Amino acid sequence: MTALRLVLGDQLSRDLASLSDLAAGDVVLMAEVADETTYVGHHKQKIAFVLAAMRHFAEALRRDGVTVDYVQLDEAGNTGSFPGEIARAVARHRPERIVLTEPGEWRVLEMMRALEADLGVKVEIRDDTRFFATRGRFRRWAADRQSYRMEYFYREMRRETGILMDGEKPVGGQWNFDHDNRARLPRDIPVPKRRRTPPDPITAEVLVLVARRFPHHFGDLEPFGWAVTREDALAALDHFVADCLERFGTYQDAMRAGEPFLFHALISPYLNVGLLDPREACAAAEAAYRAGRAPLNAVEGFVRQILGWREYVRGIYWLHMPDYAAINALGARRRLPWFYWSGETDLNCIRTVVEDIRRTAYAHHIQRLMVTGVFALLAGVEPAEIEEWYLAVFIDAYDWVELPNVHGMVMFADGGLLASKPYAASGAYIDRMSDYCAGCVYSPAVKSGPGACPFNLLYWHFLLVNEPTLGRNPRLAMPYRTLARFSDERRAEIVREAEAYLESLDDRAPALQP
Ligand code: FAD
Ligand code: DLZ
Ligand code: SF4
Repeated sequence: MTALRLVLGDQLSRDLASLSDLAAGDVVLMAEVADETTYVGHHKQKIAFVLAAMRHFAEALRRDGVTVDYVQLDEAGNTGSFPGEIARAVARHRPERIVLTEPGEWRVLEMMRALEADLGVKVEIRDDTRFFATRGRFRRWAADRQSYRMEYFYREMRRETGILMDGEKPVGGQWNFDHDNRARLPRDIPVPKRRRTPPDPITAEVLVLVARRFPHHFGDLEPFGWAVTREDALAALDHFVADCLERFGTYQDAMRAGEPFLFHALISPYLNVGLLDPREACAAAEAAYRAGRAPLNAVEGFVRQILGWREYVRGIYWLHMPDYAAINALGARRRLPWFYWSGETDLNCIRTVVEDIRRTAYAHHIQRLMVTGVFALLAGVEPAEIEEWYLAVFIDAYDWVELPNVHGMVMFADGGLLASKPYAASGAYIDRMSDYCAGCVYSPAVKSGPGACPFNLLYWHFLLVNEPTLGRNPRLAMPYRTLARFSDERRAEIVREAEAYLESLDDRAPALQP
């Protein structure tokens, strides 16, 4: 036997770099390990999704004649860790070398880097080629810049890949159609019924395992309708392009109670574990545009999320880890309110989104950014606390994508490395983009006193307490000019009301781990 080829739970792609030169006699190692299922209290559907997708991928490899050594979670002797399972596999197979694709997380990369010295076997770690830009490519782009902005990176990626380009020019004469993508969703626009994949016997067995092993983890396990094979993930992409893409752009930022998915793609879990490739997702959307089946604002908006944001946040992660996670530029220290886990709150927007996530393990980007995110920002929640929540509750959450989105985009904890300003907003934004406020005990129109929306109370308080750090940010010039006109009494009232509200929040620690 020559090579032991490790495939992690988020590396389920046949064109994975570490499988490209698979030879007779090689063994592919896949291991379900307790450490990965519990390093945060993942949503039950996320654990089920990853384990079911791993088992299906192993079956598909075997059908193609590949030798797969697959260790199940409950198997006798399972050490519960990647290093432990690799050591056992080395003892079983005596490989000449171990080949793997770079893991998506710093934490796991560190583990893999230690293997060679620990096991005395040569370890080859290959670039992850499933992204448009390798880590080296992003580093070159970032090299001589004082500050990074997604938009410039995105344009360079458009030019480099030719996606949505007419020669040297962007299709439609414009790089970005974001201003067309901010409409509120009118009542009479129907939302498409979403495709679900019923669990097959392999997935059903995993659901039983997860119900038994992880009863205390957040979220409902069933109904479980996620795709767990490449074929079904491709069908989910086709369904999105055929039934949702046309309106994806216009209503990309809209929210409606009882409709968590709207026109979103629901493909991030598949992209992140490798069942779908970002290139094929962009190509499918571009083909729909070129065939006249989807408008440019929708297709450009979708491509920008994948070719722009997804690549950009990954680049920032690898450029700045491990120090990135430790910066706390706004000095935020508050414990996470308990209602992020329980959903028990009279803030209708947060209650609705937390309930959606409990049922589906999903929320779209505006729910994540402008509802659960903005509240945590305004309340001054400690970045590590809110990051653990985001990593736990979403089916698509992995450190490389969750951390920059939360630490940088939501919490501005990196001091503006990723985004040029914090997304601080009062209740007016949620009122404009959703129907949540109509069912709330608070009013977005009331700024202070009884019935005032807590987002309103906290918005001015946030600007006040962070004035030393944010006061000179040119993108916040307008609200700071308004704040400068407030009387001393008004400022004192804001501080008094906001701090009384913050003191009233229940911050008991969750007991999620089994
Ligand atoms: P759509 O809205 O249909 O977008 C299409 C695709 O674009 C997504 O599948 C995703 O791959 C990509 N995309 C869109 N926005 C982003 C972004 N900001 N960063 C990276 N990729 C993006 N995405 C994750 O995959 N994992 C996470 O852990 C995660 N955490 C987030 C936390 C916060 C606070 C915010 C604001 C965003 C986060 N996102 C994360 C990005 C985004 O919310 C999800 O990718 C998206 O909601 C997934 O649903 P969808 O497939 O329906 O996406
Ligand atoms: C998320 C996850 C879970 C829940 N379980 C496993 C597992 O049992 N085995 C495995 O190989 N991978 C799992 N994963 C995905 C890993 O956490 C992921 O590979 C690392 O976070 C690196 O990105
Ligand atoms: Fe949320 Fe405020 Fe609207 Fe209530 S009034 S739903 S708290 S934004």
